[in-house]
Amino acid sequence: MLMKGEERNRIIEERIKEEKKLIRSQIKILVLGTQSAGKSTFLKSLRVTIGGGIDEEKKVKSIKYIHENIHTGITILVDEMEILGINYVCDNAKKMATSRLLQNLNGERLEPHQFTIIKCLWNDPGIKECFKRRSEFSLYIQDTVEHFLNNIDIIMQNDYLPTDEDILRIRRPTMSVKEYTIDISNYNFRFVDVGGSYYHRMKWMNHFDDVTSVIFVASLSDYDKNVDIADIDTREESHIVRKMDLSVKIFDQVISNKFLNDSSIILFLNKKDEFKTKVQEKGNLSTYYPDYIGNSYDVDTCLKFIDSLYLPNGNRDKEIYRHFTCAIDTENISRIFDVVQMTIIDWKLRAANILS
Ligand SMILES: Nc1nc2c(ncn2[C@@H]2O[C@H](COP(=O)(O)OP(=O)(O)OP(=O)(O)O)[C@@H](O)[C@H]2O)c(=O)[nH]1
Ligand SMILES: [Mg+2]
Repeated sequence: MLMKGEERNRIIEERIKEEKKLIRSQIKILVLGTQSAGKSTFLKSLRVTIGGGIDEEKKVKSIKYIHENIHTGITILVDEMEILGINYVCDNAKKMATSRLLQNLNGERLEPHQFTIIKCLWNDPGIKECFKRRSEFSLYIQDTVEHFLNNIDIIMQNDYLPTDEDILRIRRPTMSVKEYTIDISNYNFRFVDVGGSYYHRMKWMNHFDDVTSVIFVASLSDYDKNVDIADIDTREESHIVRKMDLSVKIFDQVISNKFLNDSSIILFLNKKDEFKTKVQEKGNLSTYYPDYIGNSYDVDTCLKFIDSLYLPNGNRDKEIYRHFTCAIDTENISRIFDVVQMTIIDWKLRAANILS
């Protein structure tokens, strides 16, 4: 009996030793997903909520990206007005649309007269109608440009300082691998943020070693968007696929990748705010997915349908931890990450046989 007690103490001590070693060790989290799904925004949100926030200097430096987003957005709208054959309602806006002054973003920021042109264009009901029809565009426009265009009066002020929301709404594709580390509950979490384009996806494999968890970010609002994977995924000349189908396909590949067998997989079905607005306004899920036979204006049943594309029959062979997220909503991310961090730590301990 005495031996049994000693043996038990020895095992407990060994576990404590192991755990201490682990606590000092790093937890690597690879953040994957297609272009524009919200990977970097999720990490920015974490920085705002648990990483001490984004300092003023960084915010000021980000103003040029907001200007760039506005300029790209309005230029696409002007082009699509012509492509879709939509008329300007105001003569002034029609004149402004052809202005050479709009064409170039010289320097890092928009000039005051360029802001005036953009304001006049955005106020035109024809342009607003065009933006509503963005799922028909041949050019890809970011949904978040609407936020910046609606706030243009504030943004054009000389003393403008972006809010946290402005920072979270900036679109800047990740062109090189970015790492973000933060200590949480005595663990050092190392997030690896990669680009989601085909070119970058080809390099994901380089980061598959020692991954504790993969967070796969998928955009719910991609169900009515197309992407041209011409010449890259298929080597065919032009190949248009639904963005959501591409994301599901890549998710399949990730969860069945043997190098990630020992990693936990967390799925973020992101942009639930955009999804909700779209479903409630357009009720168009069945237009793109005829298999959907439920009420097209009911957000919950539409969500369940998308969920089933990623997780048929509720799950895959491997357990997937799934959350509906809104990466620009810091409260939502903070709440969800409370749960996610426990999942990740449990997984790490289980992998080390500390939890049975
Ligand atoms: N409305 C809304 N916008 C979001 C959400 N998540 C991300 N965005 C916006 O979507 C755009 C793309 O987000 P990113 O975080 O840059 O996407 P990414 O996955 O890092 O894209 P790549 O780096 O190109 O692979 C940004 O303008 C974000 O502000 C969300 O939950 N809701
Ligand atoms: Mg990114």
